[in-house]
Amino acid sequence: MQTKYMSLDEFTIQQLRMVPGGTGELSRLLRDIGLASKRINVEVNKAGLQDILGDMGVKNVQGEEVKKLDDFANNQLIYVLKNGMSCAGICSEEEENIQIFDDELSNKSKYVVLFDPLDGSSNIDTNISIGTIFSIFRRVTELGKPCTIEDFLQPGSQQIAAGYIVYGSSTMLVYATRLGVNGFTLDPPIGEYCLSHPDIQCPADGKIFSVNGGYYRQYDQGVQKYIDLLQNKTKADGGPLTQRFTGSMVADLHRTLIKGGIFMYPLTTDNPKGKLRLMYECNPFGYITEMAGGKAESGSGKILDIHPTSLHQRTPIFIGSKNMVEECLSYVSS
Ligand code: P6P
Repeated sequence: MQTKYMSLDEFTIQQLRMVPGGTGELSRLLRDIGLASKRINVEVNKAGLQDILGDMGVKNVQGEEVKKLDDFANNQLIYVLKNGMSCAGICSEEEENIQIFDDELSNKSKYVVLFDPLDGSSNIDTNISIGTIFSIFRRVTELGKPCTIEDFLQPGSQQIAAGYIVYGSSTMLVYATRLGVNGFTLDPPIGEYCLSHPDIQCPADGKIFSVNGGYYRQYDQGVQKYIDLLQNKTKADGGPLTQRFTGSMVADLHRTLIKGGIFMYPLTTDNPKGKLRLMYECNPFGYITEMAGGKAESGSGKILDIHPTSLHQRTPIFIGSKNMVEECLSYVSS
């Protein structure tokens, strides 16, 4: 009997059959991430009903206030990945250094995972959609031994998979591999992610641009000129466009992926290296968007070509519909 909606597990095993020599380790890893996200989802959905909103009263390595839900999400992902058998170690936005899972099973794992456990957490108290972002690399060091920093500091083009969970009007898990980008909606009665958005393609054009207009004066001239162009498009040249910016990258980029458009977080005078982190924000979304036919650029090259030098380094980003990003680059490229 063919059920209408294939579950995440059924889908990853179907994909496994398409990959010669596949071991099922990536399927198990995605299941582990899905499990952690379901537990996070429960807390996110009832955050207003218990003392899990608000700040922890501590700052993370980024110097940002750690929200109680940030801490819960971070601990859930570490717990599930450490106790699984498909991850040798992690890098988290909330942790200064990598965490090496130095046990016999984990040391044999061929993957490492980088994640932002709860991105957009400044929006938690106002109930705006937030999300978890993850990036998966195959290790470059010898299996059987503990993973090292070299396993993590790889260019985004080397990702084996990347994805996100958006805790919104529904809870969705979207992930990409070289076989494509697919979206799964959580079906609460059965507690499974079910295939709802097969083979996601990012439209080549869009009518929405997403940038924090409040920083306009901090952007360089090329970015200001491009924003001016977007704001002044008329029906004669494909306008008028809409501006949407939620302050939650996962929500803004999920919309951009599905509906098309462009999302920008350029350099600012306050953030001269950019604000968004390369390894667990821009790389995963860059991989997902490019696998869906879109583009992800830093303004001085492709996001996925950046050779990282540190876990928490930042980058400017221009990402979304291929044609819009290409038009953008004619104004902002350095
Ligand atoms: P700003 C959230 O803190 C985040 O990292 C992204 O999710 C979001 O796109 C961006 O920062 C918002 O930054 O400076 O506009 O508040």
